[in-house]
Amino acid sequence: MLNIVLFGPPGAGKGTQSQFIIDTFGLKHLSTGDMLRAELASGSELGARVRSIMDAGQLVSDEIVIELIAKRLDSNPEAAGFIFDGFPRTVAQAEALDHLLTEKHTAIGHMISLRVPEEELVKRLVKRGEESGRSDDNEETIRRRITEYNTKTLPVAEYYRAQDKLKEIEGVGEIEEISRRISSLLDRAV
Ligand code: B4P
Repeated sequence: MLNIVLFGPPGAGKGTQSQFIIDTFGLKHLSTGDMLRAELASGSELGARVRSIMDAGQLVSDEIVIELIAKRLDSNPEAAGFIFDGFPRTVAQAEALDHLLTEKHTAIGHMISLRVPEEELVKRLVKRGEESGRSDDNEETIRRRITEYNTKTLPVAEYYRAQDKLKEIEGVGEIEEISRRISSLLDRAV
């Protein structure tokens, strides 16, 4: 099984590059951001609970996202592997993921971390907000999401570095060029 964590700040290109990895390596995509937005759109009780947290640019509780991931792992027993997009975002989530994968006799193979400077992130997400109307893609909330990332999520990279699984990639440039960088890294690794 090939299990990859795609990591980086908001707007680094995680969702964008996940699509390329799914198409190329046939992995199952697990995006906690997409799962949470589906809960918002469905009008579920969970969606109602997380709406104000997401709109404020804060992280949803570890308990909620770990539960979402655990359910998806259980409902995809035939998957050739998973790409985790936007998860784990805290060290507690990373520890929970290791535990869930160990129960399934597998593990994370690589964390691919996309490096992008803050002003480029803000530019990308403001543009996406204008095009999509996504409510957390406005400059004030984007900057709060980046602060959340720097304080709560960055330590997750060190967690995987300590396991010798962290691979850093330059995330600025043409989308296809970044996909090629990821591809050559994974070709060497698998
Ligand atoms: P996510 O949905 O994960 O959103 P994100 O960090 O903004 O990244 P996304 O994947 O959407 O953007 P991408 O970089 O692909 O999270 C949203 C919220 O959900 C969080 O703030 C939090 O509240 C909650 N949440 C989710 N997971 C959680 C967890 N595990 N724990 C707690 N809370 C959680 O792309 C951004 C834009 O850049 C796109 O428009 C794209 O077209 C563009 N782009 C991509 N690559 C580019 C390139 N090379 N050049 C130019 N533009 C590019």
